[in-house]
Amino acid sequence: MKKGTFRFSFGPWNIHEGADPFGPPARDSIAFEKKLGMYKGLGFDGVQFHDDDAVPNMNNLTASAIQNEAHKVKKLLDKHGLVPEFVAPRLWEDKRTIDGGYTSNSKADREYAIDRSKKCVDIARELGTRNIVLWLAREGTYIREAKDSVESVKRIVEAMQIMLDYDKEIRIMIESKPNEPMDHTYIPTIGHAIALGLLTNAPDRVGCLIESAHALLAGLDPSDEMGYAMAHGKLWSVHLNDQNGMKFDQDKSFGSVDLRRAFNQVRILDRHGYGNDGEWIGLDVKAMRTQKDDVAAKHLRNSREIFLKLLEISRGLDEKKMNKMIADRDYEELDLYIMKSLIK
Ligand code: XLS
Ligand code: MG
Repeated sequence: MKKGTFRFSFGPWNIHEGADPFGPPARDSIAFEKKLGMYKGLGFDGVQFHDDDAVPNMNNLTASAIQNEAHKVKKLLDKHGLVPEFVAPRLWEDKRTIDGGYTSNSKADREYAIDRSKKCVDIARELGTRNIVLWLAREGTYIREAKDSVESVKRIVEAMQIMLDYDKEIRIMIESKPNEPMDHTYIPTIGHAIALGLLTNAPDRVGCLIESAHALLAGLDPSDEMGYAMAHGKLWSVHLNDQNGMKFDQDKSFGSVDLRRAFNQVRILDRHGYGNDGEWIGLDVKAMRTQKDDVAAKHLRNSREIFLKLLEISRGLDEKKMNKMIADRDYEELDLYIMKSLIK
């Protein structure tokens, strides 16, 4: 078995003010640069971006102004010794994406989404990463009759193709999610995400990002989703977190609901050399709304600590003993061995 190489990343949105659909912010916001100053102390070296995390207000800026702003952010990253992991176009807040970005029924709105995606690529280049993440937030429907699913998939592929042609260096990672904000999305699982790449002319530049909670919302086991993607050589990033059942996307600290489920994610990643080609361990986690201002980044520290602890447990297992149990088909014994190892 191989061993993975692990370094950690998160996005500025993971340090947040605690607003939810039923209440306003519960904490003061922290300026972007101050957040950057917190990364190293929390044990993180990589920064994930939405395009407008890097260049706020980008819809109102010219291409060269966007480039200048992104350049300033690159300087800040260098100053703090941080590396950009990816940039993702935020295609779910603007009025023109109400009906979806690439799959909107309005031609003008689809054009906006593609234009915005190109600007996102420009920002990624300026920051110094070739990774573009597409979380296809509103590419779906509230009612089946509103859009044609064949046409919609083709439109997503067309948009991806335009981005891949626009910059021959970039690679796209699809972050699948079955619902929220939409009732149903067109790319609900990682199998869908990987297959989408095959419809482009550059399948070698299309991979995926798996978020634990998104797999759980689809009723799937995150570690098996990761295994499926790794078997295809397509797992280029992860968003580890946890989820208490099939409700809204909770982004709870990694392992905080189901430690064994978290353990199996760490184990499959490690045993297949995740990170040896530079892939990051992203933690897409949110602090509880109840957390006070000065302690509202502990969820990041905790998630990383739990990951490393589970890694230690996995690497410390007696593989010989386990192989014997497997050969004997005594999975009850194996079950107890794993449970005891987790509560030691
Ligand atoms: C939302 C997603 C989002 C992406 C980045 O559910 O997890 O945060 O990771 O666009
Ligand atoms: Mg995510």
